[in-house]
Amino acid sequence: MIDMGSLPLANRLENPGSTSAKAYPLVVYYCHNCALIQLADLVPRNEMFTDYVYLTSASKTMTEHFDRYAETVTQRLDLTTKDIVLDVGSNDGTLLKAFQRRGVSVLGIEPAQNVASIAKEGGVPTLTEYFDLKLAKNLEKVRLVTANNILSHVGNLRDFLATVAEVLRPDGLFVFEVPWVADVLRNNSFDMIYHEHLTYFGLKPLARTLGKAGLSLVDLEYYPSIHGGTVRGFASPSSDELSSVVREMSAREEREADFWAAKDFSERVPKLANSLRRMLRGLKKEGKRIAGYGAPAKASILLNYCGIGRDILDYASDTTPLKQGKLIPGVGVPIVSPQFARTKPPDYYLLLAWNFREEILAKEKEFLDKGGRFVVPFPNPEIVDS
Ligand code: JHZ
Repeated sequence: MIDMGSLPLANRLENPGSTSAKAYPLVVYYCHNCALIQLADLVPRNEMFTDYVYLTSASKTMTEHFDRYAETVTQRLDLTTKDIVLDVGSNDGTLLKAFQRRGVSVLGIEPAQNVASIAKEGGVPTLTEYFDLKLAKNLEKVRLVTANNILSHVGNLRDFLATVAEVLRPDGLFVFEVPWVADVLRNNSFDMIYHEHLTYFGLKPLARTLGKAGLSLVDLEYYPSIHGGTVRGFASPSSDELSSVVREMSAREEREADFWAAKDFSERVPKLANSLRRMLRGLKKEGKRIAGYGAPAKASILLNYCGIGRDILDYASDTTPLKQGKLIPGVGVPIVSPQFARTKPPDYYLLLAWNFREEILAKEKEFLDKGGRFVVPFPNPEIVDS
């Protein structure tokens, strides 16, 4: 579908002084048989997930989103202290803490040691393991398995979903969130494509893959402002009664995210990258100071693909302590704390964490009121002022 060239691993931040990050091919394929969009060149998972820098709790938006998630799912399944929620890829335990606050027992599975330690220190029981059948055989059966922004990262989906089915009780549910490919295509957000994301889900291939593990996609919720457009799926091991939302969204996907939409996207992406680079170079020529806002995984792809480096960006400011002091791989843009950024504010921030547009523009009201501006890259590069 699109060849992005060879790019560094998005979350493999570099230490100051290191020369150049290793680059890996990033080529996206569209399957004409099942409409699944995926990568074919796999990077060994230990290179990506042993030491992880993304923390769910780094944004208010996600913390609040997962709090509401725990509330609605606790009510939907009528969970009590006797029930256990198993969260796969539990990160720093943000979602599980929200279940704990509602009196539900929890267990996290998180292979990244450093992130799992943060969860454990916060009182969330967590196994530092990959989720597989060997592990599942030693686990109690549960009413709820959750996995948010995990399915796209899984190399062997069939085994993963078979493991979910193995630990689920017949009256249980598998609840998961994935960025919806229809939104990636519509928003032009090619920076969602990185080596960690092996699969870009549409509902049709998703339902099919779940079905092979004996799970039916029975319901969906849609969150247009989470990670640029997220679907929350509800899959059951015992019922196959589809909600009307599943039918409506699948029909919409067929209209909006077919092969031709994917093809148009792949033709728009290089043009968008050029226009963003030209816009930033133009501002630089006018003597403006520019910095990045946020250092998400996406930023590594956006900057490397567009060729935006230290000649354009002075730094990228990010709230995550694990990222501060490191460099965005490939382009070597230094990541600083928001406190540091406040002492050297730019004229323009390139909004690298564009998925938190509302939260960030509200938080940076003072910067905007003083004449500061944001460059928002998607769906098309745009300058935003107060
Ligand atoms: P954020 C993540 O990708 C991780 P990333 C993962 N690979 C995945 O699959 C996708 O999500 C879907 C910072 N920030 O959430 C915090 C500020 O500095 O867009 C984060 O470092 N100030 C599992 O990495 C980054 O921006 C702020 O005010 O692309 C945002 O990262 C806010 C709100 C955030 O995810």
